[in-house]
Amino acid sequence: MKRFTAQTADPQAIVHELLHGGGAVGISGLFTPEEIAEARAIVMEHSEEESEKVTHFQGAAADAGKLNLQRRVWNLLGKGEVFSRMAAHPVLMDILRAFLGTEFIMGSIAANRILPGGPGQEPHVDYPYWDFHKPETHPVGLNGSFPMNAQVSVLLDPFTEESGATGYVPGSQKELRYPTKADKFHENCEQMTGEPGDVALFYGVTWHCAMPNNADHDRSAILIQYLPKFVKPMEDMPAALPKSFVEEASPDIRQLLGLNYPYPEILDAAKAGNTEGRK
Ligand SMILES: O=C(O)CCC(=O)C(=O)O
Ligand SMILES: [Fe+2]
Repeated sequence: MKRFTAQTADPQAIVHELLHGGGAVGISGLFTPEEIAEARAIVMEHSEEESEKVTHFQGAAADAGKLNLQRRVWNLLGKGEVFSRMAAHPVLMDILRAFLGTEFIMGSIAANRILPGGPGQEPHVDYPYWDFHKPETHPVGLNGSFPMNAQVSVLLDPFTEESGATGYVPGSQKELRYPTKADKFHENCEQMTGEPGDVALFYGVTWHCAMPNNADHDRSAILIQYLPKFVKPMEDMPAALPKSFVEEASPDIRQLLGLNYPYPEILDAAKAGNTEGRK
């Protein structure tokens, strides 16, 4: 994985790496130790109990009866201001504008906490391609040549080979499909390792998954899903947040919540001249 810092994170170089290189980059120096400690404390507080929350790609965990070792905390914007700072970090916003178009949105911001002994996930691709094991449900000819997803993981714990840093197959984003047994994911994968506070940024069509946590410590990350403006987001975030949060949101957060892009609209009721796309 190519690594950048807050100072060297050139959007064009990163876009090139996501589309035509390995599909994932590391960026360090975006968040302070205090921000990471605050985020981690909130995630731990909300995931003390065995999880009853929906979580994804859990084949291995479900088989092994270890679902309680893999926990999600959803709707983080409503759980601490630090998560808005993460989602709208100016360095990330610049890269994502270059990758997904300037009016991109966010589809989800959640934590993935894997406790020691957690078996990890099945190799997969992310929303909106996450059901691409049924390619016939997607448009004919769809491929990964233009991106409809970017994933940011903000690491809250050391992501090492032992603790189950996200595994991925470099270059697999060039061909949009689900990995099969013949692809020997575990033999061919590398891992997105890093320190607390580092970011792993990847194109979600790159085959990837959380790996087993064989360390003696938790392995948590904030997972942020970004989408072009026209993709239906995975979560209905405005509905999940307090009305006051939505009303007081900054311009960047409003954009991320999809509030700048009003469709579907009832055009029969819209006033003449109000519909930007029809100018
Ligand atoms: O936590 C990780 O390492 C990756 C999680 C992931 O890929 C997902 O939940 O879609
Ligand atoms: Fe994923």
